[in-house]
Amino acid sequence: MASSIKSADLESFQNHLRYSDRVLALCGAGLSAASGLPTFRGAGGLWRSYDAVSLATPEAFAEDPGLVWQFYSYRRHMALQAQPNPAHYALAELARRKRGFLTLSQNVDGLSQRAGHPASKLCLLHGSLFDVKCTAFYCKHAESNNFTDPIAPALAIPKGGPSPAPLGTATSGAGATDSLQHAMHGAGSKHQSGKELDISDDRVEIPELDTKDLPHCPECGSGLLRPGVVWFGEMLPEKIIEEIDDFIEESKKIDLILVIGTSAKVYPAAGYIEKARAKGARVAVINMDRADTGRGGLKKGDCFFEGDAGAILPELLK
Ligand code: BV8
Repeated sequence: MASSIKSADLESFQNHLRYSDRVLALCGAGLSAASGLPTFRGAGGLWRSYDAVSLATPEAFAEDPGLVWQFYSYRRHMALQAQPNPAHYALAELARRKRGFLTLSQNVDGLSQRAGHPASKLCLLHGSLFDVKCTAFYCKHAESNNFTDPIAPALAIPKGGPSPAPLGTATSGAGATDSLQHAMHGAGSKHQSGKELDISDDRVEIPELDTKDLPHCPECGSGLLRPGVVWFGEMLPEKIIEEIDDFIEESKKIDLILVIGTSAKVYPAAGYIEKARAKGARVAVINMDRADTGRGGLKKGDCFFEGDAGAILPELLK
């Protein structure tokens, strides 16, 4: 895709980057958009008729762990089907190249890790779809569960026939898969092994799952496992916060913060833009939407590069 970046801005930015010793990168869902993963606010951001944010809370999990697990199992599945895009690779390469560098990622999809981003320079502010932890108060078990898909048989993406049945088709309510088939093809249809149903499609009935069908802790044997992500209303991991604060404090000056593919609306993540600015950082925003430049917008000396991160970041970070 031809670059839409004005050469003067590009040259000034690349010069600044070249001579920057201390660089931060704050990343959001827009970094993974080119890999086909929906952003929170974009069209795909509303998972079925739910707003993704309303499912990313401890309260939602307490109320309906089956629904929340299907949301996260679907996102694990999508993330495993996706591939890192050129922006993930370009950022990983910059992290390798620059000694004083730290990526603050809000993304939980694992794509930066799969693009070879050095783990020592990647702070996962909001955890990972591929971590799980036990909810039993007496058990602290937590583990990385990277590639089990589905994480429990009942969470498999159902298979169905060629296309969803028209809206309002009665369902039998028999077994989960059966009712799904009925939802897809009308009562009495035979289960066809076909392709995966698009479980994010409102027309596909979500099976009611019993808690016993959900993932349980292998350590204590009884605690229900939950996704190892940070939900709204939960504190970010202390160790991560300390690591970032140490990086900022140790820096006499922060030369640059890259703000890549984020609406910068979620705190405390978005607050790092101002913290970097307070240490002298120039802010470079890479976003499809000129309106998304963080609280307070752009200041003198900042730059904005409009476009798909997957297309323009590799050129910017050359
Ligand atoms: C906290 C993991 C202290 C889960 C996520 C009331 C009670 C409690 C807390 C609060 C409260 N009110 C406010 C808060 C604070 C709250 C918050 O900030 N709320 C917001 C909604 C105002 N924060 C918290 O709760 C945090 N914890 O504060 O603890 C505390 C504790 C108790 C009580 C009080 C305080 C925890 C927040 C973490 C939530 N977990 N993720 C999961 O993923 O399911 S957040 C999740 O949403 C993401 O991680 C990310 O952070 C955020 C989505 O943001 P983006 O990634 O930016 O995505 P978005 O879709 O918004 O934007 C995409 C951008 O990309 C757009 O700009 C678009 O233009 C651009 N784009 C699109 N395509 C492209 C592109 N750019 C480039 N190229 C493209 N191709």
